[in-house]
Amino acid sequence: MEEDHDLAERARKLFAGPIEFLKSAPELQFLPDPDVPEVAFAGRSNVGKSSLLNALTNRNKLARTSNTPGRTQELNFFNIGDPLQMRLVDMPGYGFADAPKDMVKRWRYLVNDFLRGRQVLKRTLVLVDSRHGLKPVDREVMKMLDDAAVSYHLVLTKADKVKPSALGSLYEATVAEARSHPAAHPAIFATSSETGSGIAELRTAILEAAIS
Ligand SMILES: Nc1nc2c(ncn2[C@@H]2O[C@H](COP(=O)(O)OP(=O)(O)O)[C@@H](O)[C@H]2O)c(=O)[nH]1
Ligand SMILES: [Mg+2]
Repeated sequence: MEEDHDLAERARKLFAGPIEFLKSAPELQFLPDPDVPEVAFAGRSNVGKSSLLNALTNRNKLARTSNTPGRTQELNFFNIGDPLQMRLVDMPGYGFADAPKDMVKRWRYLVNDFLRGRQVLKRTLVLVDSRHGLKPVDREVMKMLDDAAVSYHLVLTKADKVKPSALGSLYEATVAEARSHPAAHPAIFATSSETGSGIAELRTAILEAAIS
């Protein structure tokens, strides 16, 4: 218990300290040197990924939040800590309705190559909107992660948008589904960037993944 508390406190301090945008990589050749552990964020467009990054880091504009889905097609890297402790990787959103086919293909290649080849990638967070639950496209991404043997947490977003009872059922259903995916971590998080619920727990899990 003492150790849990220490880790939570370390995570709180780390995410309250120096954090900065490092670079965008539209192609794998532009990735930063793999010199520190990384934790990546994935999810359908509009799932609340930018908002979650901002909530985790207590910053308003670190990651751009917007209502225009599917515009970011790069991997965005954020340096966490000074001295540098780890990086967060904001992956391009997927599953937007009217994306051209070649864009979807490009997303697949970029993300698949990154997931398979990145030695320092410790964990991925797959974000799922609490109002919608897992969709077929999320399951495809989970399969990609299973195949690449990249450990991932499912993270429910926008928890404030659903009734507690509905959130409870969704949580149980998500835990059950995670059991059938080899690379899915059993710990599932329910978060709200609006109210801050679940954010501190997720910070701790990110740090734990980075130092494991
Ligand atoms: N109520 C509520 N709205 C949220 C939350 N997170 C994101 N949103 C809203 O959902 C929309 C998409 O969020 P954004 O972070 O840009 O999603 P992204 O496309 O996944 O980066 C925006 O209008 C946000 O204000 C949340 O936790 N609660
Ligand atoms: Mg975004």
